[in-house]
Amino acid sequence: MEQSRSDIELGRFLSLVLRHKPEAAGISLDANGWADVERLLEGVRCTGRRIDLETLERIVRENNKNRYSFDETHQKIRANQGHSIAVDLGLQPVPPPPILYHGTARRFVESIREKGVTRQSRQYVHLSADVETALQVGRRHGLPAALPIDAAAMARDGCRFYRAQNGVWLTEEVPWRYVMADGIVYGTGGDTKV
Ligand code: HQG
Repeated sequence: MEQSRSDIELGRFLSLVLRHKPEAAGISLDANGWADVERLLEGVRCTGRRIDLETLERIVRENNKNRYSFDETHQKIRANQGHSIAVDLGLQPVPPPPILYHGTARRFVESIREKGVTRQSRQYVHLSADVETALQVGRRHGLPAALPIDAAAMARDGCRFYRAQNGVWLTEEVPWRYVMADGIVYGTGGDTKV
């Protein structure tokens, strides 16, 4: 279902609060990334935004990337992935599919060739199970490229992979030698940055 503009704006603000900057709503997260739902609602209202439990539940349910989860009691909420602050999501390493894709902008590929895919501000490098999803992630930064990653070789060499609750694959970093350079897919769209 199409989300309303105000739900989209609230969702963006929730991403900021639950992944990067809880103090923007005057709250803190526990070690596992959970926020208290009542405090979160109060904190978000204190910023001048209108939100109640029903709205929050709708945003969680309708979010296009399934970004947030409640605990069983619905007293706590957290982001499923994408954090820049240190939280322990309690994810267990799982064997990856043989090939995963990292979506990026074309203009970052040279630097990735030198330094590998690194976490930047986030806790993990994010990988997708299919090319199209990776191209969409890449489009957020400009003209996209999808880098096929030899996840089987990485796993064999002892790298750990995790799968977030919403299906995004996570790993610490991807050295360039695991990028299957012959298979890079250069997509179109995104903004005009090259
Ligand atoms: C790039 C979205 C130069 C990296 C998505 C990426 C994802 C390098 C950018 C999630 C580099 C970081 C994460 C290097 C990495 N030199 N650039 N050595 N290594 N980069 O936003 O993966 O909508 O932190 O390729 O769907 O784009 O927020 O990471 O382009 O799952 O829920 O540095 O965010 O989910 O950008 O996106 P980001 P990302 P949400």
